Amino acid sequence: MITPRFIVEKNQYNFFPSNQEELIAQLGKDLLLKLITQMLSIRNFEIRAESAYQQGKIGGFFHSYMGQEAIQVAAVEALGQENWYITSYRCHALALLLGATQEEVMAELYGKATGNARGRGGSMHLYAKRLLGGFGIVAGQVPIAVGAAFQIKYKDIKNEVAICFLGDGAVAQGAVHESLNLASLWNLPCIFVIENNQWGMGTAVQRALCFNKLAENIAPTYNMKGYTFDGMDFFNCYAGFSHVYQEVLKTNRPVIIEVLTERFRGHSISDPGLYRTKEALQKSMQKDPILRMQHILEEHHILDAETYKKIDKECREKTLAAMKYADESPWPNPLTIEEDVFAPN
Ligand SMILES: Cc1ncc(C[n+]2csc(CCOP(=O)(O)OP(=O)(O)O)c2C)c(N)n1
Repeated sequence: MITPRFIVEKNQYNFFPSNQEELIAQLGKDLLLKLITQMLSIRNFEIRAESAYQQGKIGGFFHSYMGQEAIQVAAVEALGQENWYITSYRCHALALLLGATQEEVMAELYGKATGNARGRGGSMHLYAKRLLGGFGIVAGQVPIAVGAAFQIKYKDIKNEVAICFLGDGAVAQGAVHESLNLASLWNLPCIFVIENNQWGMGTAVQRALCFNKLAENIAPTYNMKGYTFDGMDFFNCYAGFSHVYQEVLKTNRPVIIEVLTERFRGHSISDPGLYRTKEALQKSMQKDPILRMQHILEEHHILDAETYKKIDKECREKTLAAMKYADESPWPNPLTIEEDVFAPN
């Protein structure tokens, strides 16, 4: 077990200020129900896909987004679909939120020809119209986000930004710092979102980085604005992303965000997570962003226990149908192996 050199308590962060009551009134019942359904849909997808992996239906890498759902649900709702998105290998949720169907994502995990990348990419390489990919190389997506932001500026496209999700473990990579420098130097409309789930595989963030409060500390160096959001609180994330989006559109300057979150599973499915105690994991799971939102919506009489159960059941059935689709889909034809290697002329 590691002994952290320093631990920053959550109350030492300057979180983006948000007003939950105002947001509930602003978003309204229908949208709030849609949003909790999206979170439950991702959760169900991850749980069932995990069981399919254990049954040997899925092979290769598999990184669950369980625990972090509030972040990307809030980001996509706040920014909308018409921006360039990019993320790490932990990419199931973002693909689903940006229009990939559960069927095509599940089939990709199963390695089937009907998959999102025709069975060639697997869990780490998912795409959608505005999703430039999940990336297996830690920090590999960050320069690409800067490229996307550059073309928005170069072609003078209005009302568009590039938004890049990366983990805390990626922050030590040189590519991140080169990207931040260029984005700031060239005034690019790019939002960098560090999802700090406190672990890079089995390495605690405080053993990998010589500083804490990542956005607060990085932002001044790169002459950017920096914000911190509570990733277990959908409302804080939504308020924060909405604000940052408008700010970037207005200033055409990049912004860096740290979102404090919890990873409910091991780094990947093959990680037994022996580096953290059962008690620590239980404590982090008590902050479940879905249960928190359920509780808030129930308090406001927007949701009741029965409706929640019904939504959860519908999400489960949707995922089970996607698994059936993936199971019954054909394998890729080995004769097509050389296809899609190079872009067509
Ligand atoms: C360049 C590179 N170095 C190392 C690895 C191995 N690796 C895969 S994931 C990972 C940890 C990254 O953690 P973090 O960025 O915090 O993201 P999280 O998994 O927590 O979402 C490492 C070191 C890699 N894939 N690419």
